Amino acid sequence: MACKRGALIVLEGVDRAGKTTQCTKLVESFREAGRAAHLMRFPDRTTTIGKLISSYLENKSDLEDHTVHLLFSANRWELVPLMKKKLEEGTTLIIDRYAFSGVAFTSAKPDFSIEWCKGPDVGLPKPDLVLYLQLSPDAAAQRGEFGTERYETSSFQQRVEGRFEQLMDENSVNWQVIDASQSIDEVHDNIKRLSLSALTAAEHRPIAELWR
Ligand code: ADP
Ligand code: FDM
Repeated sequence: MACKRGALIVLEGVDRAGKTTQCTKLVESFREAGRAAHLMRFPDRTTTIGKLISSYLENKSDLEDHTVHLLFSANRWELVPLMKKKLEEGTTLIIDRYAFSGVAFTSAKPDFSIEWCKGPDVGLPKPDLVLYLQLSPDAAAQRGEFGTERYETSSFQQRVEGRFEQLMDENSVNWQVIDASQSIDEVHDNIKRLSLSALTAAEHRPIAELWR
């Protein structure tokens, strides 16, 4: 590779763990350090597929469970050309949720295995670092009520958390667990340090493929 590529950094975690807050701060601090960075989030509700997903999440439409799982995955694949272009240009991508949310949420539904859920996302660009913001349900509750979207109930979120824990047992992915109960600045300092070191490690390595 002639020029140094950017790193692919994903933030995952339970509802209200601080993913959106931290993604925004991380992009800012990369830019302040003179490194190009771009924020993305999944689902990306702006595309045609994303609009179908958004309507489903807002309970404005119903979709069969396998179908919506495949749409979430298609919503990632449609952004892959852009992701690769940016990474190859040297821009670091900071992503709010990725395939891990895809697997954790669908496999929290009855009769879905983790193996089946991973299938459509096999081969996506593999993150160089996945930061899991860990927060207890009690601490999350202190940050506000659940919203009104699909999946925003404590019993479903608890099953999702269990699935994330199963996914984190795999060592083919570079998971780092962050204590998200710390202050916003403390969490930021931790993830900034890990992200800058992931960038240094990734710069001369080709982009790998997830779960392959
Ligand atoms: P997520 O994207 O994981 O759902 P957000 O970043 O939207 O979480 O944060 C949820 C709420 O919690 C927001 O009101 C945010 O200001 C607040 N928050 C985020 N991080 C912290 C923190 N470390 N301590 C206290 N409150 C936080
Ligand atoms: N979600 C997110 C899924 O079910 N599958 C996926 O692949 C992804 C990326 O969609 F409930 C769920 C997780 C969450 C909702 O909410 C998206 P936010 O507030 O836009 O992150």
